[in-house]
Amino acid sequence: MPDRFVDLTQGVAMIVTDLHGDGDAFDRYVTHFRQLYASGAAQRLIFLGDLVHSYGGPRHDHSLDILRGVMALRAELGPDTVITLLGNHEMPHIYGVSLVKGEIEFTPRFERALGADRDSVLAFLRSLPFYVRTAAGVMLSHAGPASEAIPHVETLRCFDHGALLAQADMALAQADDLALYYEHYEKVHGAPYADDARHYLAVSGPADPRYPHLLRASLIAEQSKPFAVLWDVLFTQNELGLTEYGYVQIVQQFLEAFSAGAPAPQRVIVSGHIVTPLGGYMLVNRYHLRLSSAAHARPREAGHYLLLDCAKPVRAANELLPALGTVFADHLEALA
Ligand SMILES: [Mn+2]
Repeated sequence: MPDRFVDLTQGVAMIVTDLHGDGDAFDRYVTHFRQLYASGAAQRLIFLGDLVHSYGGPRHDHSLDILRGVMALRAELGPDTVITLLGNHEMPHIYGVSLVKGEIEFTPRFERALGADRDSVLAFLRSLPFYVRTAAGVMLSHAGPASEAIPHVETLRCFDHGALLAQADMALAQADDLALYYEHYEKVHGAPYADDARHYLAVSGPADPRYPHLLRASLIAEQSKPFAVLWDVLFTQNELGLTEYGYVQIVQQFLEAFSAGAPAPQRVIVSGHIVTPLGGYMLVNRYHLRLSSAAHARPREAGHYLLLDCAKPVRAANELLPALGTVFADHLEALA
């Protein structure tokens, strides 16, 4: 049974989030981490997810290079030293679900790029934890507090992508009339299945063993309850659309629910996922710090990392501000 929660009781962690295919930012953060690691100033590098999917053109999208880099660094320094949490931009690839935002189709480009790396990259994505809890009382996640998570802590802790995929494979294998499933797909999506499978999942044709995977994806996305929980949790919009009071209630209930079995009561949460319009971080409230390391910072060069001592108790999010740092000092000097 997988455990999607990582509990840390010691060491300093360098936290980086939402690189979204920005290869230059990735190189800067890794270089900086190597210096901190060598000098003993940090023992862990933690990515809060959304390593993949650039908002720009294909030339600027280094998503696959970044994933390869993270996997290599993890192999070099050890799985306890390099930790990556699952983001909402990684999750769709585990299932073959497509992700579209306005005009931007995020997933097809990455599916085409995967090539020979497909199996190793997807196995890595399937292995990723969702949350870090610390003895400092600081919790880390990609998208932050979500009311949808509160009743489903155990579902999330034991989340098994492989079981969901296997159940759907079994349903399709045992279907009396598989053609009905394909017809249903084409009715819902208004396009020939073969064309969609080629476009969204880089499937070569009906002889490709991955040919049914888009069908499997739509089956899971339409009908799996655990999938829906994880999707809602990873795509949550936090305080947007809520009153300040209402959101504080959710954060407190969320932290309390996730404190069961944690190394200490979790009192503060750090997440990425949403743009910080005035720089590279934002105090959402007393209990929630939003971090932007590149793509979600405004401007990008205002991106920050956070150094977190996992053992030293933290009671409020503003206590973390002195531990924010930048790897874009050269840019900032040029701007000054
Ligand atoms: Mn995100």
